[in-house]
Amino acid sequence: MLREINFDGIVGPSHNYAGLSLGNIASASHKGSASYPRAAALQGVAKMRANMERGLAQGVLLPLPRPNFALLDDLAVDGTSDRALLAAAWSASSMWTANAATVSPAPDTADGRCHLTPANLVTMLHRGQEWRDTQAQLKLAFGDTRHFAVHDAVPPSFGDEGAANHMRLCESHGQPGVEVFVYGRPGGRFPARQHEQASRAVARKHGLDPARCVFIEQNPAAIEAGAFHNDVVAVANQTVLFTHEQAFADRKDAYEAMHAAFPALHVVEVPASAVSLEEAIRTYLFNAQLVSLPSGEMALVVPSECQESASVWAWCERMLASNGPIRQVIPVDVRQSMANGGGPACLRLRVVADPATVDARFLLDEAKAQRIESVIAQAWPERIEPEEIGSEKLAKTVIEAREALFAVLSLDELA
Ligand code: SUG
Repeated sequence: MLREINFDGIVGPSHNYAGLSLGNIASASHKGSASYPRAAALQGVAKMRANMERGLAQGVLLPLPRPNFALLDDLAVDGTSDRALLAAAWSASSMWTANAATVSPAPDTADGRCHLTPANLVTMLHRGQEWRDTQAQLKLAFGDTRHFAVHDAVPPSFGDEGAANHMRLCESHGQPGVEVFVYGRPGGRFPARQHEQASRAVARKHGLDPARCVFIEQNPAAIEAGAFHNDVVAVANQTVLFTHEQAFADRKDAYEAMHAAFPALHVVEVPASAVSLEEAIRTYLFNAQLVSLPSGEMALVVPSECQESASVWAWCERMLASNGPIRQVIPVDVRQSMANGGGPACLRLRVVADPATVDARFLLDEAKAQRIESVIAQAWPERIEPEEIGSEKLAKTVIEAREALFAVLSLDELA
């Protein structure tokens, strides 16, 4: 049976705050802070476990090899180089698997297979190094070519950021959907990471019906305010689009285009008068997991920062008191990831598939969650100071920690 599986990225042992992402306010403001990789990774597993306990299907994607010595070589990085180049090769940014790929489930595609295109992430050096290694994992996890097709990334210079700029509307996950691609236009203060041509190329590669695709421009003001991905200001699940009023360049046109392609659309819009764009971006209200529980109710899994914001929490309480489609709001602590601009939704890639067709090593259950936690507790550095990035000692710790994880998951062939 087709169901939505959330594949969360396990936070890698080199998790650190290097301020690498221009336009990502949390990343810039935490630049140079000490990081806590062990706590970060345990927060991630706790989120996965809680979602499993709610009856949701859960998978994992694994940290990529860091430091990336090939990248350091290619850039001839030495002691005199910019620290940012060094830090790029150490980044644990693949934890944000909403940027791993764009996924079009089988009911949407011409050949009836689920199509995945790894995101090229070309806008940022530290993210542009991810896709080949990500693709290797996807090819293993979704290796059954009767059910899945894993493509190459869209070629540069068209930037593609994957599922973070993609939403799917449907009556139920297993039915044909309408896919919504949200792109930015360059020219603003911050980079527009998703190029319209990349979105259109992904739709063609996946064999989507043009009548069931919608292409929408991000609001330049949202990018300017720090919404470097659309999933910082909007999220969709089934018939519901949960969005900030200022998410799209032309809000009326955007809703009309989605309604035309998908008449059952239910827009839950948060007006700027209730929650300002700045507060929405600071708290990541929209970088939530909007999920359908087994009961049929929808729940919104939000960062705990939302509960601490008077305006955001007041809005959530009003929404729950009204008779809307979102029946629960559940705060989760992913603070280590949040400090780099990654909320609950950034940490997961949604794949609609029959779990029986996925390589079981990438699927999570309680026993495996415990094994992962004990490797993290034993092998992940407790704390990394910025000066340690580049040290041989830390490199050894990080490499060994990742190897221990792969061994526990019987994925040594990828390590
Ligand atoms: O690409 N942060 C990530 C956050 C990605 C969030 N993903 C989604 N919105 N789906 C990024 O900007 C910060 C790394 C650093 O500064 O060390 C970073 O890469």
